[in-house]
Amino acid sequence: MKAPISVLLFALSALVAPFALHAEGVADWLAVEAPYARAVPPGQPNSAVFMILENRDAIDHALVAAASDAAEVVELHTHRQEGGMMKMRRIERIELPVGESVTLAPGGLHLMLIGLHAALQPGEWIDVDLWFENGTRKRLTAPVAAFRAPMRASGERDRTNAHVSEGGKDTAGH
Ligand SMILES: [Cu+2]
Repeated sequence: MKAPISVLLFALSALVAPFALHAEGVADWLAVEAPYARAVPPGQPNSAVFMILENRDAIDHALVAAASDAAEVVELHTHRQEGGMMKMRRIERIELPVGESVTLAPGGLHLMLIGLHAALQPGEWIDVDLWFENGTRKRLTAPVAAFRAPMRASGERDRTNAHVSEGGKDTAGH
């Protein structure tokens, strides 16, 4: 009973593939710019991935999950000011408003790599899968690079500094 059904499903999926691809396949509405994972030395359990996500679709989207071959778990994180300190917090989703670019950068939104399988060394590459609310997904390959400031000149500086000063806690705690 099982085999014929799977064969049928296979044939069916071949027929509907072009449509399925559009409905819940690759997130071709998304442009990813400048992705990178922060290099960390051996023994560090966690790191983070940064990038710019541009929604080129005609409707709003949201990033709802992520995964990577480099870590056990990948969480969506942001930084929030709490009691005068910047703290990382897990969030359920990252909104991607239509026509906008959302920056994941040190001191702000990021993908948290938790439980690294190995040290992340500059020059290496890791795979990162992104899942979106509408069922589309995107796989990207991000280079591992040393910490670097976001590309924006002025407004980001304060938040970047806040993250740097938080570095020790970042390492010990989270
Ligand atoms: Cu984090």
